[in-house]
Amino acid sequence: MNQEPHIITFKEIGTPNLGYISVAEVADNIPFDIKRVYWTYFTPNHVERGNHAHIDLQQVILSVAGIIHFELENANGETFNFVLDQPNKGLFVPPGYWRKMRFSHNAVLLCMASLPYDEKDYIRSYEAFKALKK
Ligand code: T46
Repeated sequence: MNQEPHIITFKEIGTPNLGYISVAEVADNIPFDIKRVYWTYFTPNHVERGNHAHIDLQQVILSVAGIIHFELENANGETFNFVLDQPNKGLFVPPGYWRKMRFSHNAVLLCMASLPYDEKDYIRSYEAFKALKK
């Protein structure tokens, strides 16, 4: 499995006249069993969310509306930038990436996650995160 952050492009089923449907399915295009789905919305565009990493969590993250800018960094200092601006583009985020997100005012972020919510899976100190460097 590709364990670097990368974009998953979901098939668009439909036509411009009728609109579209895209499908996330574990056996097909999601590389883990989905244990949790959550969404964020109404984030003012001056607010930066994130500023944490996860120890074990894998995620596929979509912008179902609006535009979301993602900055990811691993403990070795490699950075990856993504713009989620189409509802058929998902971002796979492996464990161990510090993330920062900015949102357009109308953005709705949908996250499919491999684990239930557990605050113990979070690293919320950037210094502690950087100390994981190999
Ligand atoms: C990520 C981005 C895209 C819960 O009670 N249950 C949950 O499942 C989640 C995700 C959060 N919370 C509580 C914990 C905090 O008190 O909601 C509050 C905000 O959560 P968090 O700091 O995780 O919010 P974001 O938007 O900075 O980050 C979340 C995800 O945690 C994160 O993994 O990648 O969305």
